[in-house]
Order: sequence, then structure tokens, then C-alpha cells
Amino acid sequence: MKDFSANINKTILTGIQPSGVITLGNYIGAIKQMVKMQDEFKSYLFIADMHAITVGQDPLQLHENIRSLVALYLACGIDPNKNIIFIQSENEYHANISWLLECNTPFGVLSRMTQFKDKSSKNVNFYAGLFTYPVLMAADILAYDVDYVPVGIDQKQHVELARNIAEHFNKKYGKTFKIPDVYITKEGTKIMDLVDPTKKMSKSSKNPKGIIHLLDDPKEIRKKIMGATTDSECEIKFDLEKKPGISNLINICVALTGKDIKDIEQEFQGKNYGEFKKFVADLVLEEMEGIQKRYNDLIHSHVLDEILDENIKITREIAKKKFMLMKEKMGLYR
Ligand code: ATP
Ligand code: LTN
Repeated sequence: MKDFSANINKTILTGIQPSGVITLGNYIGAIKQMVKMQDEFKSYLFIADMHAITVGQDPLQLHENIRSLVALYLACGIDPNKNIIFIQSENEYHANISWLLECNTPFGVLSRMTQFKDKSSKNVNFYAGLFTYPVLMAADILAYDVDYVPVGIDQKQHVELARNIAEHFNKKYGKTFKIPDVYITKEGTKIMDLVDPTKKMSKSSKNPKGIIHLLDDPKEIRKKIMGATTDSECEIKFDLEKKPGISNLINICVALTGKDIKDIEQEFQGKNYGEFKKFVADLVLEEMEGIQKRYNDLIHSHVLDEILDENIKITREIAKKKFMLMKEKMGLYR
């Protein structure tokens, strides 16, 4: 049984795509936030596998990534007794709700989504799902009447869209959805690519040297951090514009130690980049060591299936209720 105590009356929900092994960026921007929040909120955490297929995925690899992400959630400290962890595609009501919302979302609004413009400009051929993706995300959120959606800054626009869709629907058909708020914490800073620190660290990036995957070999992790792009000065100072590489490493330190930027700058005053990078590498490795050990114990365990089987029942029931209410409001009944 979930131990949601009586004073937990606010709900949060977030999802991560199984589009590859998650990165240090996902860990800092999303998972660590959820671990912190799990004691205070009723929390839904899901594998956004239907979002992952909006771009090409190898079916076998996708299948492996889904299970691996569940194990990684737990290995990173997500407590299955405090979170409802589930797989999006196992709950068909998300897609059903999404269709009803699509019919209430202006085309023009979707075409202004930054992520769509970004991803579609990189490919000549892309599918309609890439365009309607933010509506599926709105469905994920609105199905559960959540209060907050903890995400990295890159997803803020999509959560705002979910709010707008909900407000529009409520106005048109009468109160149906709770209006969610985006939740971005200080530690949720965007972690950048180690090779190109002007670009987000992304699990589907082409250059592996710029990304730290949570399951990377420790030696590789150290090599990547020691080889991170910096600048030609030798001052450890936070300046996103002039020193994006060093600022990114400082952000990683802030997220993993809980210290302020100023503390880190002071601690490393007069020290060189090599010393600082070694410190960052030690910090990241210490955190990864525990995660990798727990992951290896979990990945083949039947415990994962038991958790998923129990939770999918809970979420299907909730999302079905919302779907039926929407149908009724929209006149979709005999
Ligand atoms: P993809 O490469 O498939 O687009 P991604 O690595 O960018 O994936 P998502 O699955 O889109 O990650 O995001 C999962 C969560 O992690 C979201 O809340 C997102 O905001 C957060 N996140 C992703 N990348 C970063 C990053 N570099 N820094 C901080 N948070 C991030
Ligand atoms: N689009 C998000 C993943 C995602 C999500 C959600 C996050 C899908 N549905 C609902 C929060 C709430 C991403 O790519 N990071």
C-alpha cells in the first residue's frame, strides 16, 4: 500500500522519455527533484514511452530502455511506496484524452512550440506526432488533476500550454480540469553538453563525449568531465555568457552538493581548471556509484513488474474517470 499520509494533499506528476539511458541532466533536472518532493506530495512518475516514439526508435532498444528507466528511477532513490510509477502506454486513456484535447487545441498555438520548431527544423521528414506531442503531455497532466508539474526549464512552455488547454476546456464545457502549475526549482537548472556547453545535455545527442549517461563506465565519466570544454581564462567564476563551460560545471556542483554558486567560486579561488574538474568528477562518480550498484540489483528483479502491475490499475481507473467526464461534457454519449 502507498503511504500517502493524510496531510499530503497536493499532487505532482512528471514523466521522462525512454529515448536512451538517462543523463546527468535528467537526473539533476528531473529525478533529484522528485526524490526531494516525494515526502511532501502525492506523486505520479511515469515512463513517457508514447512521447519517445514521436521520433524514430528502434523497437528492441525502446523495449529495453523502458525497463531500464523504471529500474533507474528506483536506483536514484524514487520510493515506490511514495510514488505511483507507471508506463504511459499501458494506460490507453492518455491517448484517448489526448484526442479529445487535440480537438480543442488551436493549430497555430502548437506550431509556435519551441521544441517542435527545433526538432522539426533538424529533419525534413517528421511525423504528425511530433507536432501534437504537447497535447499528449497535457493529457498526461490533466488526467490526474495535479497541482504541480516538476520539469526542467525546457518543458516549461509545454506545461503552460497544458494550463491554457485546461482553461479553455473549462470555459467551453464547464469545470473539468484542475489548472496545474509548473514547478522549476533552483537545482533544476539546465545542465549543458560537456563538449558544446551552449547546447542542452540530451540523452539522444549524437556526440557521446558531451553526455554523461547514468550507466556509463566510471572511467568514461571521469574522462568526459576532465575533457569538458572550458575557456582560455583560468578563473572559476559563474558567467553563463562568457564562461558557459565552467558555469555548467559549477551548476553540476551546486546541484550535487546543495551549496551556492558563491560558495563554490570561493572554494576554488586561485585554483586551476584541472583541480576543479577533478573535484566535479569525484562528486559525480560518488553519486553514480551507488546508483549503478542499486540498478544492477534491480534490473532483473520481479519487484519491478509487481510495482508496475499494481500501479497501472490505479492510474487506469483515475484516467478513465476523467475520459468519461470529458466525453460527457463534449456530448460524446448515446
Ligand atoms: P531527448 O534527448 O530524448 O529529447 P532529454 O534528455 O532532453 O531527451 P527528456 O526525456 O525530454 O530529456 O526530459 C526528462 C526530464 O529531464 C524533463 O523534466 C526535462 O526538463 C529534464 N531535463 C532533460 N535534459 C535536461 C538537462 N540537460 N538539464 C536539466 N534538466 C533536463
Ligand atoms: N515531454 C516531457 C516528458 C513528459 C512529461 C509529461 C513531463 C511527457 N509527459 C507530463 C511532465 C508531465 C519531456 O520530454 N521531458
